Amino acid sequence: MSDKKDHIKDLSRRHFLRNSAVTGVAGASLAGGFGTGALVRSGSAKAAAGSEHEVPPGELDEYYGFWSGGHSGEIRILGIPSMRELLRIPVFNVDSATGWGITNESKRVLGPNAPLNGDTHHPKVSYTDARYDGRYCFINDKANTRVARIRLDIMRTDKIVTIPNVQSIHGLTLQRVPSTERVFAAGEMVVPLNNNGEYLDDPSEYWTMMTCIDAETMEFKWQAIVDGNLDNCDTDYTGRFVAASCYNSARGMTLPEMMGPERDWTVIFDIPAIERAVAEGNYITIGDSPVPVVDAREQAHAGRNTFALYVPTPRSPHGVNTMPPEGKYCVVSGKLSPTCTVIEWARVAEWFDGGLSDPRDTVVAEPEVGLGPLHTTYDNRGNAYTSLFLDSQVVKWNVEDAIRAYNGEEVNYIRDRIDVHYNIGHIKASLACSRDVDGKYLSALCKFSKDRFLPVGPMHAENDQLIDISGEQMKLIHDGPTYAEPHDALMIRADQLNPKAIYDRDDPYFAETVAMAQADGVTLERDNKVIRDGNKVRVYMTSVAPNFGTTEFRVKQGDEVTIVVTNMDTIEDVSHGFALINHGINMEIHPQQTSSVTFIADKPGVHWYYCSWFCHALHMEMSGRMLVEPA
Ligand code: CUK
Ligand code: CUA
Repeated sequence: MSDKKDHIKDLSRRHFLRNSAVTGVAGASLAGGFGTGALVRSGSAKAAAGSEHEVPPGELDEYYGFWSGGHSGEIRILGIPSMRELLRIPVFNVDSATGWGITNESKRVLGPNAPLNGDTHHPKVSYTDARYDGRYCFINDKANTRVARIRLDIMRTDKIVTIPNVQSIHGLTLQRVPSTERVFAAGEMVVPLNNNGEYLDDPSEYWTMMTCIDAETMEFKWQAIVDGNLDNCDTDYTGRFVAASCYNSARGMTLPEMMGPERDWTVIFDIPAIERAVAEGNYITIGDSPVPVVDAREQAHAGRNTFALYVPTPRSPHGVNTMPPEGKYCVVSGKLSPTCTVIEWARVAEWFDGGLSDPRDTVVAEPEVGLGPLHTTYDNRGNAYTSLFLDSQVVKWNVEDAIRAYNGEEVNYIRDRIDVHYNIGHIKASLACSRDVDGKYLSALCKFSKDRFLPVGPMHAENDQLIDISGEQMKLIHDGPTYAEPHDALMIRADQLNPKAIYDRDDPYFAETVAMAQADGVTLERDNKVIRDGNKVRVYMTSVAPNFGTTEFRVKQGDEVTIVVTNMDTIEDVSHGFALINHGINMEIHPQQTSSVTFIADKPGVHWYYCSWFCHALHMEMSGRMLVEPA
């Protein structure tokens, strides 16, 4: 840490933390402080609401916001600055409205025996030359070690993969340059390398890895074993590096063990070096997994580690965020240290190319910013904004000034502070992960809302606040209650996304269902037919408001029934649903979409189905009967 003179005005509480956290005297009591200190701040701040930020009824927002849904397992689309929720995209959850997890099309994406839950933290939208290209959004599942891809033309999840050899994917980031060809997924928990139960009791043999996924095929390119664990991650603006924070460098199994070291590290991977080794066959595989694994632990490299650089970073570092628009620096936020560590990417390249000897020589600043720094974001004027969990604040600081202070100059790098409500986790300014960073809005994702909203029982809403960062001083302009539990968010300009108004009939999302119909000699756009194939029955029908093409069909008890509905409406927004009463079935069928569901007709009798998506004055009448003959 820098011993430079401190110019921050409000020092007392930070110095308390520095004395307890950075010198490491009271790990356990600090943990207590983290918990109970979390709710000390009260009082309320009124938003500096102004009509300039209002989006009047009928007018459109300037940005799309992509919000993760935490342990709801979904992703949400918001309009910014109105903070109006526009859509929920089911990903790792089961969703009654859309039939995600119920339809055959979604089950193909989810895979067999998919878990019913998920925990999404880090949505990332794909890039071309470090600018959002509107193709895909990727998201991690911390709960079940998965990564999903969402197609942004139809706003539906189209690929989900389970990462082998590791447990829990937390950090997730994308290659920015020349475009998103690779997805990086950071394995968080350490486990035995071949976790087959052979050895359970020796934590010194628990490890984790960084995983590289091909963004188009979603196949695994490689994995790299690391020292410690991996938390958050981000890439540079050249395509060569990916950096991840490590909060448990000692690979401790208990809280005191995890908080033991004064310094953990930031681990930075040289992607071409790893891929050269894989191409040359210098890798292993583990268990049944064919994925090439390289060893990026220090012990595997005599002399200099050619795969990974471990930069000592105080203490339990968390957020990793490259600074736009050029991507010159990467800021790693200290969490248990009141500092942010600024790493210069060019120096990282110098280290890998042999020009620097001490990994710490890649650090160009270590400003003291406040208590509990978790994540950092940026404007287009050289300023960083760091979320302070314990202080319940956003602190604005100037990066070049922090570098000058680190070099001994007397400069105050802190520009502004604003209270947020309360206990902020992630923070993200508009377009701040891209070259188009515009310094207009900042979302502050607060973990506690306390007294900000009407009480609704023991579970409180989270509070995602919106802050205007266009001026010298930050202005709070919006409180946004959210359901459990967005971790990260990003905003892209409305013109950077071009979603479809209706489906194309050749959409790959339901191509397998179309192929099944063709094999049955059925033209989905026209036919209403029942095909029997042994005890399998396929019921094909169209829907045009307010009619299902089939209003009655007959099967035998015990038949496996597949219902295929094709929505022939072509008017934007005229969606239908298909709900089969007492069978746990509901699914969406949007204009020109085909949806299907398969179930066993195990109950003899008359079973009505109906349209669940309000579509017409005669929507209630849009229904039909399944007649099940007793076996
Ligand atoms: S983590 Cu949640 S506040 Cu999963 Cu990105 Cu930092
Ligand atoms: Cu079709 Cu309601």
